[in-house]
This record gives sequence, structure tokens and C-alpha cells, in this order.
Amino acid sequence: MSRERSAPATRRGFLKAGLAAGGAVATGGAARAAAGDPAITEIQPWMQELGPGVDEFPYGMPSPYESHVRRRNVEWLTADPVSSINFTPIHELDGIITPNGVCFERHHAGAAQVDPAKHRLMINGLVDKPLVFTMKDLMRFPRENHVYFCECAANSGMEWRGAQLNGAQFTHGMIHNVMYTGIPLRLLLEEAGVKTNGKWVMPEGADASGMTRSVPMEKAMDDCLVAFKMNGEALRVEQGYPLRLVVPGWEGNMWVKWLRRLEVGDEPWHHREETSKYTDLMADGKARRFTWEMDAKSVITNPSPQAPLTHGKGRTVLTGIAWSGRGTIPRVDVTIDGGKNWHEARMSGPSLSKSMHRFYFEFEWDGTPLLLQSRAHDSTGYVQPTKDELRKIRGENSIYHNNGIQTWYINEKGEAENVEIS
Ligand SMILES: Nc1nc2c(c(=O)[nH]1)N[C@H]1C(S)=C(S)[C@@H](COP(=O)(O)O)O[C@H]1N2
Ligand SMILES: [Mo]
Repeated sequence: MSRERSAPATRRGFLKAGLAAGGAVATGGAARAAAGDPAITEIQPWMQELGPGVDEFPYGMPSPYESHVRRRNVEWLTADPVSSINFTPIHELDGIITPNGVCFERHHAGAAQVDPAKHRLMINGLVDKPLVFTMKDLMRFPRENHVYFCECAANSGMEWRGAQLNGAQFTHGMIHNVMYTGIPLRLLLEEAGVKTNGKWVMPEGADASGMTRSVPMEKAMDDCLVAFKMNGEALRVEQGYPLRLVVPGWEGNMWVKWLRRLEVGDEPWHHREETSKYTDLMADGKARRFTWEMDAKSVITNPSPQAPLTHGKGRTVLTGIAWSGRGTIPRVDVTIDGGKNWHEARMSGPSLSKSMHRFYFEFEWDGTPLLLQSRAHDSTGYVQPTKDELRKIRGENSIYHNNGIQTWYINEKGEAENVEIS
């Protein structure tokens, strides 16, 4: 097909379609066609040459035009990248599933490079029959598939005392949401036979940090999984390959990666991660402890500081994510005027317990500054608090478990900034 022959016809077709649709002017469609958009009239290189054949990339990667969709860290947060954290680019994603390659990473001693043939899972302590499983042994247990969010208790921790980091990725990106394939922990514990005084389980990681936490037996027997796949493929090295504990709805620190041992005991171990870390220091100097469940939370991912409005006034799509460690999110409210008027957002996609939910709010932007907020309601009736309400109860010393409402300020140019409304 030649350019001379096809281009004018295409232009006329576009004009007609634009008039028929009526709304096309708002998004620039008809105007662009009328101006002879070279993206339409010129023959592009990819129309003239053959692309790579099958097998050129046996394991596919995103388009090079998507290279900005990546994890990022905040260098000043930690002294060294092996005991550090990076953040999921939530402002670049949609739907509810986090692609494996951009799931945030939190390591206390770097990502252990484990050979699955040499990996073992031991169950010992207060059990009738101590057991050791190879990966092959584990593949013979019944497995289940569940979508769960994993949120580090420190997510939004830098925002306790005021708005600080400019980007949803940095304020709320210590979270990922994937489908796990794993064995119910209950089945493995039942195989070993928990003694009547076995009330706690201690998962231990095979990385150099030897990560350990105390998990109450009721939770271990309820919905925990010993997972080996995420989004259908083997766990990524960063996420604990070949085995990780999944503790649905509870803080990410308990989701021990590179899982090598489960010890059953009669009381909690009071290890570092449940004493000096992952506890909430209150105003009176006492610490809240064993605050495992992640409270309902939401954030608008677009627009946000890394994803400004660049299209000017008119048709605008606002979207974000919401989740609760206690169940589903039946409702999210959104305001674009700093809380004067609230609107019920439109939920879209699966509503699964202890999983991320996606919400949208479409509106006509009049070009004036906006104050955007979202407020999640969970299936227990709990409503996400403001940051001030949270500070009233918990003081200002905390780092962990900040689920307060986030505010983005949008100026006339559509640029977004992290702010707080007092
Ligand atoms: N073995 C081991 N497990 C671990 C950690 C670790 O450093 N070592 N970090 C924990 C913390 S603090 C969090 S928030 C989650 C993060 O999981 P991710 O790296 O898959 O995002 O893993 C947890 N499990
Ligand atoms: Mo964490």
C-alpha cells in the first residue's frame, strides 16, 4: 500500500469517525487527524521491516519504551543496598497484579542465591515427628492459588511527621500483589504433628540475615502458605526463591523468604524484628507490639507527583489502589477538593480478601488546582483514618503502620505534589 493512495482516505475516515463520536475533540483525535498527523501519514520503520522472529527472546521483556517502569530506591534511607528497600512503581501499573519484575524488594542481607537442589525445609521443635523436606518432596503436597498483597509495615513510614517524599512509588510502593501457588502451612504442620503445647511457629530464612519471626499457631493453621510460585512462575530470587512464607494480610516482615526452617514453640521468641524493629513507639514511651494485621489503606496512583496531568483540562481519569489485611474493600471514596465533596469511586477487577483492589474516578478537570484524596472502607466496616486522626492515637514517634489518608496537590499546570491538609 502506498502512502499517496491510502493517507487521504484515512484522514477523511478519521474526520467522519470523530464527528460521529462527538466526544473525540476532547481527546484531540479529530484535530490531530485534520492536521495530517505524521504518525498517521508517514510509513513507520516497523511497517517496512521484519521484526525479530520467535525465539529471539526466549524469556520476554517489556518494550524498551517502558524502561521507566522500574523499581527505585531512596538512597539516603539506608546505609547500604544489601540491607535496604526499593519501591514498586505503582504509578505505572494498572489492574491489581504486580508484575514479578517490579515487585519491591526488602532484604536484610541481600537476595540469597539459593540452589533449589540443596534447599531443605525443616520442621522441628514441639512436634511429634521432626521432618525435612526437599523441594521435590514439597511438590507432592496439595497446593492452592491465592492473590495476596504483601506490604512492609514501614510503607509510608517516612510520612508520619509530615509530607516528605514526592511520588506514590516512594510514599506507598512497599507493596506488591501477586498470585501465589503454595502448600497450606497447616498441611505441613499436621504432617509433623504439633504437640498440644505448640502455640507458636518460628519461620527462619536461609539468607545471611537468618530472618526469624514468631507467628501464632492460629494464623499458621488458618491461611498461611509455603509458596513456591508467584504469578504462575517460580518465585523470583528477590522474593525468596525457591520458597517463601505467605502470611496473608499481615506485615511483610513475617513473610520469611528463602524459608528453610519452621520451629514450633510454646511462646514467642522476641527476636529483633518483633522488639527493636516493627513495633510502634507510642507517645508515653511504651511500644505497641505484635501489630501484625495491616489496616485498610488506599492511595491515588494517578495523577501523582511522578504521573502529572499533562493533557490540560477536560476528560480526566483518576485511579488508585486500596487494600485491607482484614478482608475486601467494598468501597473507596475520592475527593478532588480536599474533602469538601466526596464521591464514591468505581471499583474494577476482582475483589479478593487480603488482595489489592483497583478504583477509578473519571471527571472533567476545569483546570483549577485540586486536592486529591482517597479513603478506603473495608469489609469489617473500618474506614481509613486521616493522618491527624492517626497521630492523635499513636503520637509522632512511629515509623510503622501508617495507613493515613494521602493528599496530592495538583496545580494549574497539572503538576502534582505531596502535601498535607491541616
Ligand atoms: N529471609 C528473609 N525474609 C524476609 C526479609 C529478609 O530480609 N530476609 N525481609 C522481610 C521484610 S522486612 C519484608 S517487608 C518482606 C519483603 O518481601 P519482598 O522482598 O518480596 O518485597 O520480606 C520479609 N522477609
Ligand atoms: Mo519490611
